[in-house]
Amino acid sequence: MKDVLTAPFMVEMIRTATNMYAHGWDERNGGNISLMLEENEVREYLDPEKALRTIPTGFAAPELEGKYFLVTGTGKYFKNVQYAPEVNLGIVRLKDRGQQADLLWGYADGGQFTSEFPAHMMSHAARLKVNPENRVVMHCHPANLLAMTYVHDLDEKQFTRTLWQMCTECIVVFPEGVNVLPWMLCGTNEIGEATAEKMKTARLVVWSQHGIYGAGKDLDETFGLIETAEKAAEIYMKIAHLPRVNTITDDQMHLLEKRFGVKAREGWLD
Ligand code: 2HA
Ligand code: ZN
Repeated sequence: MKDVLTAPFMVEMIRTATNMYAHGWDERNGGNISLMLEENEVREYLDPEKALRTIPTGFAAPELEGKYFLVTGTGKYFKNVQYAPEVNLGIVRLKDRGQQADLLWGYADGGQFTSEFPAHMMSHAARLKVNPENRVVMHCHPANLLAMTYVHDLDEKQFTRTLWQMCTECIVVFPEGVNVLPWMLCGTNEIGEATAEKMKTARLVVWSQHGIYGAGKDLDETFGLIETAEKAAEIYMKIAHLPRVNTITDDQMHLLEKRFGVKAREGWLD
């Protein structure tokens, strides 16, 4: 059996958490990541029959029964992931209709997966229905997106249109736009269900006055989605208090759609 710390998925996870911390998106224990793994890649490193312990999830997700996830730990700091991956990360396999998880590796101090596990798992289930290639759900607290939820209309169409107008690339990177949830209590099944509902129509879901969720086929794509939205929000926060003399027009957005072969969310452009 090979050392799981050398697995490409592990190396990429550690690099991503470290990079997110470096971007200032994950202060203290802020943020969490879950990466779905294939059984054959797990088997190179771990025996799936050897569970260290079993952790109840507190929800049901029958679609995810038998699925493997590499997940950040509750209360753990992204800053520390690279120094002690086996304490700050864990590999679990869901069983009993997703109501329990066998821990196969990690959470070495007796810990468990992120408090946002419901939102992660429900979002995986929702995204897999839209795109069977989806593997990642990522949550973090980027300052400018957060700031924007204090000063901008939270209507999804208006919020998205503003982001699209802030950088030419935005409509190309997230043509489906961003969905927005009002402030809700985090760590609950309720916010998990609400997030998953929003994930049916977009890979980005803003949690007002809290942060953002992203989903994608790999860690790079998901990081890049959040990075692009956060860049747009940064520009908005630089200009929001100034007179807007120029913008990207809807006609120009349509040129981008044609040039890059993307289609903006139905009805969100004039
Ligand atoms: O786990 O980000 O939303 C820390 C959080 C909760
Ligand atoms: Zn959070």
